[in-house]
Amino acid sequence: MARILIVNDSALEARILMDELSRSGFQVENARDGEMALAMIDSFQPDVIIADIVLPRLNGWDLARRLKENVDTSDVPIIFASSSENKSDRFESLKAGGSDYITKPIDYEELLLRIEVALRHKISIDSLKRREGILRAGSVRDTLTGLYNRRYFDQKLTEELARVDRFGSMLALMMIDIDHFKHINDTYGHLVGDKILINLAGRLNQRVRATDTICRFGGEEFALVAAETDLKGAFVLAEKIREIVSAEAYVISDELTINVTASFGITECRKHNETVQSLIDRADKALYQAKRNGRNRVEWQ
Ligand code: GH3
Ligand code: MG
Repeated sequence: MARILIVNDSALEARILMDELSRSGFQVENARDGEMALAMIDSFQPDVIIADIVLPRLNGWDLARRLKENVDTSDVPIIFASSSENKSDRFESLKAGGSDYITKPIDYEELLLRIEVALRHKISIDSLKRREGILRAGSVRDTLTGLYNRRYFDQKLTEELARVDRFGSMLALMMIDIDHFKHINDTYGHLVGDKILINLAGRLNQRVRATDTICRFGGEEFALVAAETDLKGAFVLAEKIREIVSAEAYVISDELTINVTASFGITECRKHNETVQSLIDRADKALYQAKRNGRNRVEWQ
């Protein structure tokens, strides 16, 4: 059932309007002024607002401006209802963010039609936004762990490299690979392996600062892009993460806990001729070194 908020300080007018709209199948609430309307928005979540222009405290135009400023409420259509036939009032109503204007005394047949138009508009905006959100979330997140995916990682590293180029800022890359993961899969099954990946992703997230981006690079390999960080900083960070990954056993069920370690390869950006590929290659080389030198350790290149 669509929700309509009537912003009107005349109790009688509001009552009549509410009765008419309720009869037409809408859920209706009344706010007596703009401030009250703002206070009710979050809980009532109106699909359409029908507002007077002249109101105590906050008038209709100021209410509209406030709603348009806020991303959460900017798409709620506002129909202004006024006894003024004045062209400048109609213009001002649209400029303030109103989507429509109707004159009093209200012709209900016309109002219902205008509400339908506003609702159609609102519904298509809502579904567009939802689709956009799903697309955006789906295309940058790994579905198993919820971490950023490889595509996002490539994009992020390219952006960060451009910043290094332009501003000479620091940048470090860390590759993280679970030790003997194949053995875990082979011994306990793929689903247990998945549980470990999910748990480990959660542990990695604990250490992430606003300037870090942690991604699932592929399979059981993760990558961390650390902006404003040099090799020394990356080493300290890697040691902390290594500790978090291995300190506590992974609880799979009441009967089963598994110990997991990971190996780390780190590198920092060297300004000349650095590319996404050259950075990844060096971090990978360092990771290989860590594996060769016994695993559960950090190496650098
Ligand atoms: P190392 O210590 O040298 O890294 O040995 P490893 O066994 O971890 O490395 P290897 O590359 O031999 O095996 C990685 C395994 O990770 C093989 C693959 O089946 C498994 N794997 C990759 N992606 C997933 C996944 O999404 N879920 C599960 N359960 N396993 C995965
Ligand atoms: Mg591995």
